[in-house]
Amino acid sequence: MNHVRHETSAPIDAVLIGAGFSGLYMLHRLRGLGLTTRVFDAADGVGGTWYWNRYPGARCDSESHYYCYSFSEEIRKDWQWSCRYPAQPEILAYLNFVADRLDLRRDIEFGTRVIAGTYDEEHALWNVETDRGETVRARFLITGVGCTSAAATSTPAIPGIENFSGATYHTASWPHETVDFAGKRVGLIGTGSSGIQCTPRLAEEAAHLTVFQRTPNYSVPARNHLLTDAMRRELDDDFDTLRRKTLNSPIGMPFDVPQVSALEASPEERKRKYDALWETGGFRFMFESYSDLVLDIKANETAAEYVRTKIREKVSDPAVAAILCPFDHPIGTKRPPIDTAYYETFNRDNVTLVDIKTNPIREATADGLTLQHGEHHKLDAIVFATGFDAVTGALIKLNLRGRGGLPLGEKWSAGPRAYLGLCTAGFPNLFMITGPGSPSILANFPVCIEQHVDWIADCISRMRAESRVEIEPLVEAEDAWARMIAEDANKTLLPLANSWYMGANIPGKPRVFLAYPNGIHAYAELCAGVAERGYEGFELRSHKVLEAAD
Ligand code: NA7
Repeated sequence: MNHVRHETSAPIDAVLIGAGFSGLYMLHRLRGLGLTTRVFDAADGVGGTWYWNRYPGARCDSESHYYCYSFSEEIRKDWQWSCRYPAQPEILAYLNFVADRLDLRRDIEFGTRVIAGTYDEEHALWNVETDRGETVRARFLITGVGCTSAAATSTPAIPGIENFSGATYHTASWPHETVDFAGKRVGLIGTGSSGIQCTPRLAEEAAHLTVFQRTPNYSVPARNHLLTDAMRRELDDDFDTLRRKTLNSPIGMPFDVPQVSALEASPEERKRKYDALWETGGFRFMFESYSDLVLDIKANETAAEYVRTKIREKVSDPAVAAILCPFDHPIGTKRPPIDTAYYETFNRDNVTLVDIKTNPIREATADGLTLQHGEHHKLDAIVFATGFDAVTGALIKLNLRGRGGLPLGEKWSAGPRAYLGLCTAGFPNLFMITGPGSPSILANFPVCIEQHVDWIADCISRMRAESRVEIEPLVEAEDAWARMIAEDANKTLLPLANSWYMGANIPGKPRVFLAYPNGIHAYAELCAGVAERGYEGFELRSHKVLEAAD
């Protein structure tokens, strides 16, 4: 922790936390409104999640032509994606390009972590403390801290892990310098999207890779490929049509939203469709096939069994294939991973799969991991791909205190409450981009982020035009929002899995569905309606006098 300055400056308009996809666009919009804004980010550069997640194989699971900003035609036209699913360095380069193009860096303070924020009710100001010893006072506090940014733990609670003499890594805070696994025996714990992406790369680099799997996952081939000039031209020519499709899609991707139930199709028709989409690759398998895959368990099972069949075809040892076949949750109820040669990697001689569901890790020793049944795996390095305290973790870590000094973590002790997923009662003038109860984790992040940021910017602009100094949701409005989320999520299969969508990966975290489940398209309409009706569900106040703070 740095303690460089201890000072409290004159109030500014806004403090913005995070310089990833959310923070960069929010800063641009706030500047457009003429607001003075200071942005803080703990990292030494822009990128947010894409700054930290530098593990081998880190890659976007959404296609490049819609996993990007749409607000600037100039930026869109001046940036060329190399391939269908860009790797982490290319996305980071894109965000740096955007930051340069919009001259954003001059308002961003890197290497500076926000450690607390307290709402001063008397003056309607946030007092935001940084780890450089500064307290900044601002009318608005806006978070762009990402949904998968706070690691669940830096190291899972494996007894004796402190005795392990080899190196340990977490996918979410990978070193900047190249990690050389050549000649090493590497253990990988975690088979979510991150573990599935890095498995083939680690297997290529290491002398031996041992994958410790607790829960098998359904993964669909990504089918990444380079984009040719002709492909890029076609995407550019179709931009308006694709954008319309994106905005009409629940997941914010320009997909053909399926209208037909999997159960209406004959087994032959289903196989034809699944075969075709398996060849196309990526999220389209789940989201362009049938309308009821996450609504009806029988429909779901048709897709789940198709993937299991593919795993059995790809993996030559039937015993290994059996361990890799998911069984305890419906397909799509955890965040769907997509892969490049994941299952095939288990056919390599230097790769071992260990089922730690039936035979859990008992302890770590100086030279490896010992399982419950006594089996010992000698390792030189362990990679943890063990996930995140998703959506709420990074927000609670900010140590925000609202009215009466109430800590956000305490307010959310039974689960998050946030009207529209953006604002929470008792914390006036706090806006959370991609907050809990927004659709972001179920949809394409840049599309959600642009929608959230535009809504917040319009709200602030209107507040200023009407000389309002405070906005705060009504408790009834956020309670109704939470009820609606729970009820609508319960109409789907999503709550059946022990997923991070449910907070189920974190011991003690309330089991609450963390997203608006009806799609970004429906959500955007709801948010627009709320604004049109004069910010229905919010209280807007004019009576506070900012000058009193000076
Ligand atoms: P995920 O999807 O949360 O995956 C974490 C994996 O780690 C998952 O397989 C977990 O098994 C496993 N895990 C977690 N803790 C342990 C312990 N203690 N022991 C063994 N295995 C464990 O995180 P990712 O980083 O892969 O992906 C997160 C998102 O980031 C991703 O969806 C993208 O949006 C980007 P479990 O299933 O809990 O049994």
